[in-house]
Amino acid sequence: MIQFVFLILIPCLVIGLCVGLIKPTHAPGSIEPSWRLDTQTNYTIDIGYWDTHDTPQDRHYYFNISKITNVSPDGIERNMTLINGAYPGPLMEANSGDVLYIHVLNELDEPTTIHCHGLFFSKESYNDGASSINQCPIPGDGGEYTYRIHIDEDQWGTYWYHSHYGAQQADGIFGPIVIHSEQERKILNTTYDEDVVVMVNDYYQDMANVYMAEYLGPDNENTEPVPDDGLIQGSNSYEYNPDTYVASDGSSRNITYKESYISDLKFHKDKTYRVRLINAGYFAQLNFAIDEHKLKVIEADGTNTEPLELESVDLSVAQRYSFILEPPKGTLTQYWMRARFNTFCFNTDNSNLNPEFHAIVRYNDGNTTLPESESWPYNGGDVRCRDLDQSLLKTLGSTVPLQANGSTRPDVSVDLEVSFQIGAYQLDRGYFNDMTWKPLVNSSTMTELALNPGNNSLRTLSPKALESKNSDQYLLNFDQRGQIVDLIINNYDDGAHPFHMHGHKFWVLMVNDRGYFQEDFYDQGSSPMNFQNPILRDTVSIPGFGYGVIRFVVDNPGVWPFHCHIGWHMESGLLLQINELQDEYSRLEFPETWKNLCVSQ
Ligand SMILES: *[C@@H]1O[C@H](CO)[C@@H](O)[C@H](O)[C@H]1NC(C)=O
Ligand SMILES: *[C@@H]1O[C@H](CO)[C@@H](O)[C@H](O)[C@H]1NC(C)=O
Ligand SMILES: *[C@@H]1O[C@H](CO)[C@@H](O)[C@H](O)[C@H]1NC(C)=O
Ligand SMILES: *[C@@H]1O[C@H](CO)[C@@H](O)[C@H](O)[C@H]1NC(C)=O
Ligand SMILES: *[C@@H]1O[C@H](CO)[C@@H](O)[C@H](O)[C@H]1NC(C)=O
Ligand SMILES: *[C@@H]1O[C@H](CO)[C@@H](O)[C@H](O)[C@H]1NC(C)=O
Ligand SMILES: *[C@@H]1O[C@H](CO)[C@@H](O)[C@H](O)[C@H]1NC(C)=O
Ligand SMILES: *[C@@H]1O[C@H](CO)[C@@H](O)[C@H](O)[C@H]1NC(C)=O
Ligand SMILES: *[C@@H]1O[C@H](CO)[C@@H](O)[C@H](O)[C@H]1NC(C)=O
Ligand SMILES: [Cu+2]
Repeated sequence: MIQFVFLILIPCLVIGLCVGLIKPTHAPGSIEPSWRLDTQTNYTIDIGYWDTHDTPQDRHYYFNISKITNVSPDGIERNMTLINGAYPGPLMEANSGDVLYIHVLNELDEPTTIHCHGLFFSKESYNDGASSINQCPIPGDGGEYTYRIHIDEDQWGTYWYHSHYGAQQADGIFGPIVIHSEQERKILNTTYDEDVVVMVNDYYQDMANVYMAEYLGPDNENTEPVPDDGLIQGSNSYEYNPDTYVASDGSSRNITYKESYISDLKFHKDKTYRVRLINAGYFAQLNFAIDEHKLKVIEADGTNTEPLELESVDLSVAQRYSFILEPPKGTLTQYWMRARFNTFCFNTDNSNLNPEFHAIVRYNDGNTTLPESESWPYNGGDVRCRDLDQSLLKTLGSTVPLQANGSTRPDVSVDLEVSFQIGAYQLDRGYFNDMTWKPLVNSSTMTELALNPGNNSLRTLSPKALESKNSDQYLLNFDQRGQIVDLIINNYDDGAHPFHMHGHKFWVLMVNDRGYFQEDFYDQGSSPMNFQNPILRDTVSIPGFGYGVIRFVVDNPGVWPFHCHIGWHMESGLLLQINELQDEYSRLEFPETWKNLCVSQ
């Protein structure tokens, strides 16, 4: 079996013969199965409409979440949990200043939530969507809840949403969000004719719980399940071989294979495109490129950047980049879009997986020929699990907060040690310092802290301490508006972790793939830290045995999870909570529908 995989992969990676192995593309005019979202239509944006509808308004989206049986995004049939019966999830759009309403109907037989990744939720932390932290989840069998999210005037760019309950994201509950803004158009100083969302994700061919049970079980030393496949726009054509295929639960499962296809993305040669790339995966970092096209990066996680020209871009799960697609030099009319997993980020092999997968950039609608374009040189991935060098990204139009006297030091600095440790019953769990997270049962951190501030088991208000460590909830408490906080994240694990902070973006002052942070890095001159225009984003990968320093300002009342965005790692406890301005958020008026979610558990 191993040999078989080698026979395919070696010529594929080295000589680029993958092309010969690629199966059907989407034939124009063919009928879509009802569970497939038409991404060509839904992920292409009518910018004319959004340019002229800038006055603040309400935007309503209706999500009916249910289990759909026998769907096959890449050919292998399975069940999924889907929004409005389609995969992947629909695009949500709004302008800065709008109010987004997400009306959720939960027809699953288990609870769910929706988290809008990267939004600030000003004065609405309770609508962040993190289960057991910002809310009790929406019950199954017909439970309903409406998220109301006011989008800040100074928030725009590319985001995404996903279930923040258990491993549901991996089973299909996710989709893109685009926030348009007049202000962004001014900052960018570049024009484009069309906006296209490209969503790429790793993919498991069975329900995530099947893999989770083994991952969290005894004697598994943080060996994450390696994806079976990768999708672009929710689609791929998997090379299924019944003789070599290894089923997720050890072969008792009978596989049904349906014809599938790789995505065709239609473009026009005389137009300029802004591509909004999202890594909506559960685990895998990937490298993304389009043959013979340079990518001019202009946005990272909703922050505009100085233009950065790249042949390919690496991105961790949950990260987004916008780039202007520069027209190709050649005369071909179709080109491969390539995504490759960095297999050095995997702890084991999955013989089912082909780590390079494709879509087609097609300039002549109606032609079904496969591309003959050549890949940019690719070194097969760095021999380490390393993300894009963050120091290449420079924020446009915003600078790092410093002390009034110009000092680069923060008001508060917190050391976080990241590790995986084997505890009771031989179970391996993710730790921040000495704490591993377990979700509260029948309650949420916000419910406890906001509605019962003087009498809860999570935090005592007198004396006020920076850290609270109760009931498996690790809180960092910040009570002073305007404080500058640095988190110094030391990764003692061999794997890279893409950390995400809710409710904020943070400045990535430095990331280093070896060594230790030194206090004197704050002193200007010899400093490897950037205090001018480092990138301001919501997800950053800290390499194995490396470290990073990120900065944010205490200005958004709420409870904000800070966690590794690898779904397996979050479920194994690599999560803490920033409890920010509790006095202020406790005075908010919490909706009765929100309070009722905890009562109805
Ligand atoms: C596609 O996206 C728009 C948002 O631009 C949304 O309103 C619409 O309902 C979506 N269509 C489908 C079929 O989901
Ligand atoms: C899908 O769901 C159906 C109905 O609940 C069940 O009978 C079937 O075994 C499931 N299939 C898989 C592959 O889990
Ligand atoms: C929700 O979606 C499921 C599956 O598509 C469908 O059977 C059900 O009727 C929908 N419910 C409502 C209220 O639209
Ligand atoms: C805007 O772009 C034009 C053309 O690329 C350039 O000449 C000009 O300096 C830019 N303006 C600013 C404010 O960056
Ligand atoms: C798989 O298919 C075979 C042959 O149809 C059948 O005997 C067996 O029970 C099936 N196994 C499962 C787990 O459904
Ligand atoms: C499709 O594109 C190929 C390559 O550019 C070209 O040789 C062929 O003539 C085209 N076919 C049609 C039907 O346009
Ligand atoms: C600058 O201000 C900070 C905070 O007020 C203070 O801790 C620090 O000592 C000051 N540094 C200098 C050089 O004055
Ligand atoms: C949570 O609520 C359920 C349903 O009301 C109840 O059965 C269960 O005992 C509760 N668990 C805890 C730990 O309170
Ligand atoms: C604190 O909470 C416990 C358990 O809910 C309750 O029994 C007790 O009366 C409360 N104490 C005060 C002072 O509210
Ligand atoms: Cu992680």
